[in-house]
Amino acid sequence: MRPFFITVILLLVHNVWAEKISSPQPISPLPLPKQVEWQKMETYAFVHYGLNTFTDKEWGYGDADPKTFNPSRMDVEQWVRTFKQAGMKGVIVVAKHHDGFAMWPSPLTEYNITQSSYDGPKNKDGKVDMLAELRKACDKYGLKMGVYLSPWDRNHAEYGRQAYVEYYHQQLTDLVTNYGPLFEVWLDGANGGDGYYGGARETRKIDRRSYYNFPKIHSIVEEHQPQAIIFSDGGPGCRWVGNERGEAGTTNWAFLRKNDVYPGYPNKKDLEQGQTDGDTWIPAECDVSIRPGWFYHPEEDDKVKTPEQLADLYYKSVGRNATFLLNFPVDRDGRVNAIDSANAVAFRHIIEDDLKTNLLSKAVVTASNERGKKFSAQKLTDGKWDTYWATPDGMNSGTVTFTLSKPTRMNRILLQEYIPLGQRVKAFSVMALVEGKWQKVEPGEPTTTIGYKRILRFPTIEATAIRLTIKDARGPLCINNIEAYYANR
Ligand code: FUL
Repeated sequence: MRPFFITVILLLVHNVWAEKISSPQPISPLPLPKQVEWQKMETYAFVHYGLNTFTDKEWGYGDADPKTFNPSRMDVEQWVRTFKQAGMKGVIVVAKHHDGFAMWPSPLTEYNITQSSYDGPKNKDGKVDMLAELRKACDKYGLKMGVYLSPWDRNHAEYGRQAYVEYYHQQLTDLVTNYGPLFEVWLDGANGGDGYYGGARETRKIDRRSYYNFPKIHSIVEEHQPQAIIFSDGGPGCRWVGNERGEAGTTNWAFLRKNDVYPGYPNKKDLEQGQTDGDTWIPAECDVSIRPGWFYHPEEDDKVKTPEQLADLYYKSVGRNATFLLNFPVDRDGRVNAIDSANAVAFRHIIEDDLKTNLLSKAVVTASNERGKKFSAQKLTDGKWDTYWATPDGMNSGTVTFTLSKPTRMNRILLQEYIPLGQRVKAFSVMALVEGKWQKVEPGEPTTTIGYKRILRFPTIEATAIRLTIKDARGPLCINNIEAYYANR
């Protein structure tokens, strides 16, 4: 039998060792699991479609005749098929825009799709219902569904008074209880003032911070759709990126100070970059339209973003720690226009081609420091999202080197932090060994934050090794993935 003191020593050694290889402590703010799942979707579609499509407007006044909505060949399945081919993981549809027209048979207002000229498939109650059609198509093609419900309503007679706020809460409840699971609820910040308002035709001002009773709105969504991410300028689920160009800041923290940002918040830089000292995880979403307008206008048929422009936006959104919400203005036929759909599908092919073969997957990886075997630098190339390279406590910088078997052409580097433990990296750089000399890789933009995903584009080099140097971080490093690619275009 083993003497007692040996057992004690073994236990002590084991404890010390176990202590050494324990996972790094999370650093707040932290994402909710649903925010991590949402971020992994990366790209999803937006649909703006309604009376404006037929009246050629961006902001309907709220007085257009419902009969104006008159699609000739509306085909919701065609939208979803297109989005699927364009690699979109979900779709957020405008259920009601500022004009107040409900694209579903809302029992609370006459101003809805059942009063229009549309004579499409009927829902279980025998009524036309764009949301029911979308639910069916999303289920068929495996896309997630989300809704946009404009707080501003230029049709409603009570807008500006308490009765409208109650109406809005009921309308939201109707939406979140009748169309199955939603991945995102989009609360638009725009509020122009003037409108039809049941015939009053006047300007009504509200306090955007307090009028809608946002805490109540959040609790309605939480109660019925706990998995949904709530979008608004300041979250709480995700934030507006501060522009409608589809570009996140090169520095992009997934944090905001709690309750600091409100609809109409003037400091757009905070939205583009996040707030470094933020205490709440509120990552950025880049919303942008494939055309100049959000709604369809025939005169914009020659202004559809090209596949190359869309690919550029992918790098400036997903490649900068944000998601990419690409809007499709469905046309008067009731379809994603052929130009838009061709460009969106071609965009996806560009990205797939650009990021096809990870040149680092077989590289020899060595790191300046490792927390232990479980957190070795090999975890960077094992293809598993949940394993990561980590440095010991107190070590907030480090380098990792990938040595290749032969000179290899490349022009993209993809980096990922293990965000369930927080976002940490503040400054980094990438070097390449070219013809025996280490040189700096020049992506032409600052290399500060990484976050969920950062992709750098740079002029093609032929390297035999790549070295990432993380100069500063908010804690020990937790990096789960590094890849390199050669985009041949
Ligand atoms: C804005 C709205 O005013 C636009 O019409 C569009 O819906 C865009 C996505 O959000 O705030």
